[in-house]
Amino acid sequence: SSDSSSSRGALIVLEGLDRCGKTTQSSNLHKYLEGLGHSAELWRFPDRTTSVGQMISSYLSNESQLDDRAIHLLFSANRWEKRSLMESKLKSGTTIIVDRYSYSGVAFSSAKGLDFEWCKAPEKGLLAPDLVVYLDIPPEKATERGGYGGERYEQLEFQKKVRQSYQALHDASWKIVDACGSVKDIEKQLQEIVLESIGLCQKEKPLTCLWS
Ligand code: NYM
Repeated sequence: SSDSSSSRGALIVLEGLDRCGKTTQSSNLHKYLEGLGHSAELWRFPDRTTSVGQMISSYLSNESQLDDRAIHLLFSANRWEKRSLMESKLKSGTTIIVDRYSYSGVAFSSAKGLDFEWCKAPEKGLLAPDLVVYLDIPPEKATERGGYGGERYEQLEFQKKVRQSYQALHDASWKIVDACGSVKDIEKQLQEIVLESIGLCQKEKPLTCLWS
């Protein structure tokens, strides 16, 4: 049925380079949806609160070294450990805004030179987002924003490669938003796109899996 009491929530993913503004925007979006009375949660990957997440966090802060493929699989495992909770939340009508998902997994690992298809393989079977928004920023602009926290990957040359990987990964369904605009302007665009997606999910759009 299409009444909102029994309809499912939407899986909304925000992607982009480091310092593109995703975290600010996901949080504002979450507040906006709650303000409208929607049931909504804000998630992020990596989820550093789990034990897998702690291994990832120590790798990102250069406290530990890991083989490129091993860390890739940990990022993926970190999504798999949240999959069933994600599915039950969506089915019970909660919309989930996710700050990074499988696309970050493939974009960052393939930017290191790992095979693209190999990177995608462990993501197969995770829930497919209803909407992917890519906050597009030139890597040079992102560096100017400063505040690179000194974590692994936060370097201009590497971010250029990540951007190329995202370009190879995206399809026509992605919404590309110019991340150089004002926070308010981007916020407005996101609100419109996301409400449309939530509306479609309420009309019984089926939940599917990556990568179809
Ligand atoms: N990252 C994130 C990956 O390399 N693979 C993944 O699967 C995910 C989800 O981790 N530079 C990278 C992208 C970021 C870093 O993310 C940490 P954040 O959003 O800064 O916590």
